[in-house]
Amino acid sequence: MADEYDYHKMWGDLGMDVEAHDGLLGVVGEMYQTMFLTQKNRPASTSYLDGVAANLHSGRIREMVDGRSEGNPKKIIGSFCLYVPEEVVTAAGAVEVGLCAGAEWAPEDAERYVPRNTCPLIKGFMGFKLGRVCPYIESADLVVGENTCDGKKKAYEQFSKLKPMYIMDVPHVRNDDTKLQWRHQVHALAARIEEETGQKITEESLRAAIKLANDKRRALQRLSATRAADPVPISGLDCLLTVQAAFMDDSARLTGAINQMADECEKRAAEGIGAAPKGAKRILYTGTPMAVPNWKLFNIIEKAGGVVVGEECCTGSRYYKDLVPEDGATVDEMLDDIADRYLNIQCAIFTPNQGRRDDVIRMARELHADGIIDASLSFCTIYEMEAFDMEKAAQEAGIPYMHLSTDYSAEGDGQLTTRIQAFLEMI
Ligand code: BJ8
Repeated sequence: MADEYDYHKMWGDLGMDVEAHDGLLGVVGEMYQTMFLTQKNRPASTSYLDGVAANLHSGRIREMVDGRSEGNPKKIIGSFCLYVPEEVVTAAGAVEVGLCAGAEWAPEDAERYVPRNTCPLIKGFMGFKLGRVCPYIESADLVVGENTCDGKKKAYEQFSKLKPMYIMDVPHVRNDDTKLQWRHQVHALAARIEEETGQKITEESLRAAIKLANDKRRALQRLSATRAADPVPISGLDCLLTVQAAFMDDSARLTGAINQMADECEKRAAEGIGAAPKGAKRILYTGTPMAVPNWKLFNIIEKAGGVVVGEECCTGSRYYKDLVPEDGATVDEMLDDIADRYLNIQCAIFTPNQGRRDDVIRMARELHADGIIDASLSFCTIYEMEAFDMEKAAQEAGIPYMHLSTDYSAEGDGQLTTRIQAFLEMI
């Protein structure tokens, strides 16, 4: 433990199962050790990420909970999806944290609420709540869900029995009508968060919140651009964790750290210093999001000698590729700008969703990928469905492609490793 602070008391006060949570921290700590700390030639600035990982359930929670008792942030708002705009939450004096689970926990308990054959991300967050092992879930004052895939939509009916929830209705097609509907949803969220915090969103607070999120996205864009170099200056694992951190860490502090990573990676790229050897097989990842501690696929790819150079997913480019205009004059105009920016997120719930395929091919070219790995969490029908056209798009672009379906268990890891090794040899 980093200091004398009694985190066990804090977790207990949050209503957590402290003993089970100790077990979880032990497992995740070991994973971090074997996956991240064994990497060779990491940029020195990634030490910030080690601190984020070490403090994820301790220092960061303490910071938010202590802050809340002093009114800054006024409330902690949990979310499960990229569609819940952090700018709105920040502008009303709250902090938004991601609650998606990247590991299986208490599956038998979860199956009392959702079917056995449910996507592991959904089953994971149900299990984390029922097992009381996630301090982000336990400290959240309100959870904002969204009607996206069928699994989440119905799981929220169950989750709302366990936590106070507010649900946003995300359109599944893009046209003039749904653009207005979605703008209305974002305005309604603003009113709901204002009610929660008792703080009005002002032009000043919303403009500042837009800039805060944009600065983080600009830093991530800088870091991403350095990955076009060969040798690539930073691993996919470290970049994945950087975006995962964006859903949990303090925004301004993280932005500073990402800019330092970008500075170092730009320098490394110019000097030909890599986290992987020059000529390592370069993979573009696309597919379902990867929540902490779901690092296994990137770990397998990179331990097999490949390197992930980009991620077209919600824990990747979709989070940072688009900014919100910073010149909105009124709160209403800025909320509309936010809504329009978020409606452009290329989630597979949308039909048609050609923009995602265009993004994948564009990124594969810009980042000089040798191959595309498209992975879906098991039972995620919408991403499985999109894999057919994604393969076709990759074929037409002349880029080798592989589709995988995976879950959080380690059972299929041997087979997964064999398939990835064969793909890396083939490309
Ligand atoms: S905007 S990708 S974060 S919905 S993997 S739970 S889709 S069955 S996570 Fe997502 Fe928002 Fe879309 Fe992004 Fe359902 Fe599929 Fe599970 Fe998923």
